[in-house]
Amino acid sequence: MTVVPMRRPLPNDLNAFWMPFTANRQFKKTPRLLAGAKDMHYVTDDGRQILDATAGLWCVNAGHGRPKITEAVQRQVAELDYAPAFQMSHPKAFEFASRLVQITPEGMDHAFFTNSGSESVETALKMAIAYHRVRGEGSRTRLIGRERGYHGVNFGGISVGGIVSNRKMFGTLLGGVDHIRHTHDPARNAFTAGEPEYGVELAEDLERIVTLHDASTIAAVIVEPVAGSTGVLIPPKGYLKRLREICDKHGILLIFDEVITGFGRLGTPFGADYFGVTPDLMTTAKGITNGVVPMGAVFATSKIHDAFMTGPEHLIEFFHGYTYSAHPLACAAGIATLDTYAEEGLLTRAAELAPYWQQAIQSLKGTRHVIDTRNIGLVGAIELESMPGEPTKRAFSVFLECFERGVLIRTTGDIIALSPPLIVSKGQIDEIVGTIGDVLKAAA
Ligand code: PXG
Repeated sequence: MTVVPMRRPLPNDLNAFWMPFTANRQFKKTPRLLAGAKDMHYVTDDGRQILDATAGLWCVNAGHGRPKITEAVQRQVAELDYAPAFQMSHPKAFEFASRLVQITPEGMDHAFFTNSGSESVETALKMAIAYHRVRGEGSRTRLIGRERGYHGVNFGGISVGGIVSNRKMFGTLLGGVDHIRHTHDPARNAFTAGEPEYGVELAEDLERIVTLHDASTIAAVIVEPVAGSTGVLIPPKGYLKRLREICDKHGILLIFDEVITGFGRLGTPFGADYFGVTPDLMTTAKGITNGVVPMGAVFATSKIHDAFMTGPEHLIEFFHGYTYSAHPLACAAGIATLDTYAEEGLLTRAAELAPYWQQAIQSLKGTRHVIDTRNIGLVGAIELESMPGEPTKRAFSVFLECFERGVLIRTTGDIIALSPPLIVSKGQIDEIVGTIGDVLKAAA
């Protein structure tokens, strides 16, 4: 027998890990490493406290290191580490789904579990196409997204998504996809607090697409109620209601991608509640487990779910699922997360804080480099004027400097996006906005 010598990695070698959505070479020259987290703060590997103004990546809605969630996961891993997800299950999967549909909008009574937002999106798109087929309208296969939409990184998601850099490197993507126009209109809406006044007519762009392709070829439209990743684009007043009406008129399903807006971010359990518009399918992830264990879920109305429940009972109704769908650790984390949200009123806390948050975000109007400020619920955006010929550079340098000063923010292009955990205090809001203001005043 030959003994294969083990190649030992060098201690602290940063080379092997090819990091996602990261400037790898820049990062590895000056790494930013987080070693711990509690409530509103991260702790860096060199022991500095960093105020988390991004809830991790929009996911740690109840704050970090919440004991109930930690203990639930610890208990679960000791009790049942894994159960097969197909033709088998475990009790907490049913308990969690039942608990979730108590807080979803009326009629969204079924949960299909995934492991991420990207998987939720793929699942919902497939459900939409298959739904039309099982009810005899198999010609409805087109999927309609929106410019500047973000729906994760898998092929379906980038196809309906509308962020150029996420699409251009990856070939021809999914066929049969079209896009309606985005709603960002700073010329008319800059420095609006809350929902913009202008732009409801942009929903009519869906009529244009329907005229082009014919409704009989269209399965679904997918939009984020508030576009997050692309820089916090808040829908104009009445826009989502109008989209719903046009979908209903033409028999097109409406999918809300609530990966960011779900679980209290806007001050209501879901964005659908905030805007008073119920979709047919709703994709979620992130806050579903407070970011502690990867998980996502697609919520479906009974109309959609029941359409699949036909044919011989011994046959699989929907040929889709993941090895880790409804993973026991994720379900345990999720149930404890819902308990924490309920005990602390976190699914509506953003509504209480929104006026204070709004005033803080809007106070940055007039600060150097700022060309727009936007806010809704506990989401805020500060758009900066780009450096001539060097887009993204200014915002990224602000990100680095804020991190040096102990505040974690997120940037996309030249937009600062803020989404603190829903437990944030008014004093911490002042600290976040104060630090950004100071950094901007000194920024190149
Ligand atoms: N849909 C939406 C609306 C999202 O915001 C996804 C799908 C994909 O989720 P996963 O779990 O596959 O990453 C997202 C993810 C940012 C940022 O800073 C946003 C996301 C992820 C990472 C960073 O804007 N959103």
